[in-house]
Amino acid sequence: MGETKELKKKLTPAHDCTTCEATAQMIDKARRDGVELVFDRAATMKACPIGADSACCKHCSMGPCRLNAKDPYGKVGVCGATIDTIQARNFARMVASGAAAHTDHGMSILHLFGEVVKGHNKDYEIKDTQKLLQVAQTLEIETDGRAYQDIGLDIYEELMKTYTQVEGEFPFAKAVPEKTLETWRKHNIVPRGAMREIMEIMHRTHMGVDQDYENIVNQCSRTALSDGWGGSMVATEISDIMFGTPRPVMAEVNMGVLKEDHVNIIVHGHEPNLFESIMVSTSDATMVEAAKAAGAKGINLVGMCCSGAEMMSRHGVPHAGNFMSTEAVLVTGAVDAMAVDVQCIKQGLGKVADCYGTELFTTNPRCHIEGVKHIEFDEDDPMACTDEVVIKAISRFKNRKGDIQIPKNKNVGIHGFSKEYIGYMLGGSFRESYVPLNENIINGRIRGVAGVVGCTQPRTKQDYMHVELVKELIKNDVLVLQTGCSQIALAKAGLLIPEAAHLAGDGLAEVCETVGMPPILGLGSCVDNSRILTAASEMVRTGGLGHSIADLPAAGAAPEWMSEKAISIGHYFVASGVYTVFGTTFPITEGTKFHKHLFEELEEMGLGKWGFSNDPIEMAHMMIAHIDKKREQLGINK
Ligand code: CUV
Ligand code: SF4
Repeated sequence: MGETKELKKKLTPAHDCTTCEATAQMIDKARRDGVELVFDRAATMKACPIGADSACCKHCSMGPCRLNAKDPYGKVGVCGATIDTIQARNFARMVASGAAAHTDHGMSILHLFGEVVKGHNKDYEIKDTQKLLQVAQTLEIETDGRAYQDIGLDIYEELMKTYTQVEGEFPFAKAVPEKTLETWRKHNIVPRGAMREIMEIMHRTHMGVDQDYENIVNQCSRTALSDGWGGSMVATEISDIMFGTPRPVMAEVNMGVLKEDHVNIIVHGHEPNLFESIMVSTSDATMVEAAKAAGAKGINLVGMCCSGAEMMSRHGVPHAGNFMSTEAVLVTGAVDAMAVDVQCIKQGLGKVADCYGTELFTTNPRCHIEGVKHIEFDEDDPMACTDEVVIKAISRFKNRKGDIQIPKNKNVGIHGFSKEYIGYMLGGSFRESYVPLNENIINGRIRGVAGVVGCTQPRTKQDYMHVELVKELIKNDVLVLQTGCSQIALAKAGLLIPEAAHLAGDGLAEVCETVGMPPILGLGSCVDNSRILTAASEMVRTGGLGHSIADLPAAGAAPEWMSEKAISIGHYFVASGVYTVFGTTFPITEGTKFHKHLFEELEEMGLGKWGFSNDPIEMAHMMIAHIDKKREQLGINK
């Protein structure tokens, strides 16, 4: 009893945890039900202050060593490592882990593509031949008079080098604007192959190897670039070829997409193949019949997190919420099954699913959770897994116990703005062209472009910074591109619609109204951040805005980031030439040489640089000031 009171005292009121009304409702319900969620665990688990400053090292057993962030140069580790070495090594390992996640994801998709073009796998196919030809051209693969299958085989073999190549420049170096590539060559940061780069980071950050923070950061850049222009870009391009390049599609978001009288199935994770296959299972006539026989009106398939964002952008599949809502959605009691694959899958889901009788399944050999049932997804027999998930969901529907409470919140928005479609939309009918976009930037109607991306997390109020930051940016005529959990935050705020132009400045509003587009464009999942890179390259190639990505009036932000993947993404944007601002927290000790290197010196080297702010309005104006500085340098500031 005393203990419960103690716990209650520490809990943060639901509306201070999140600005998402549906999630707040479920936080309150969970508390009434005595179920603990991520928000409550965050309140009782104070972040370690030394770790938060990245001032500790446990790379060998002479330590772990803790330095004092208030007096960073007052002490060194047992081996003599300085604060700069320790921070750079910690940062590098975050980059390595994040890049590994995207790389492993991309390599899986590419492997599947290989099986398809070799004729070994008949469950998937080449769906978008246009995209196939376009990727072949980028890679300088001959297309004239050749069968799609053969071209595909060459693409497969060439792109495999993204991962396995040991020497030389990686394949998508061919997609990089010439001057940006020159800068990379000058600093020796053109990736060879992702596996080599990640291995080298792990080696160099071992005790007693690389102890020069600048040299470590160089390898961070090379590794992060092998994610952005490598692992992630391959995942995006190959998924487009196999599943179709997104074009705008209406989709519903938030927990109101759950239907009390339907069998509700959520897929949460990152790889599109599981989701594509479960779509086939849930629309199968015998499954729908079985659901009806169990008393349901039908089967309702819904996404969450990144694979959800990808499927929403590609097919208009409804989306139930971002990372901070994955446990909360189970509190509705309406989720009959949740199937997860990899990344951002909280172990806490297991307990919450148990409490509400949701069938939770892991499906990927890389991601088991103790106590959670595993049904392995095999690409050579995908329906075996996805059919079983659906059958389990139907039987849970039949045996639903306990009350069901689905928040009514639901918003409709437009998603699926691929780099190709942006060119098509602005270029006018039948032509794809970035000329009108560049013209509108040069004439000042559009001040610049911002990518706002990344996670939500419990150390800050869910969705708040995303929404306020993006509103401030469009108000100042900055066109916003979005991916991942950030895109879902804005979609839930009802702003991914053309009518949001009334919140935009006059110039941006005019462009949006003429074209009929929203001022905020949703691109998809985290690996689809590569679409921002290819769009930026297109802007450079089109002309009038300088010669490298670093010249563009553009900036990026991840205001509520939490994952190591976000650090890899942030750093590949920085290495590509983009000023990138993070919020909530940053793993660094201020006033150190390492800090100065990331936040200032990288820009002097011709790359981008890092920034940090905890206030969304300040963050917006840091980005706008940078955009204006670039406009000034281009001589296009009015
Ligand atoms: Ni890959 S990495 S919380 S699901 S955006 Fe969402 Fe996105 Fe961050 Fe994870
Ligand atoms: Fe300490 Fe150096 Fe070992 Fe790190 S590598 S734990 S700083 S002795």
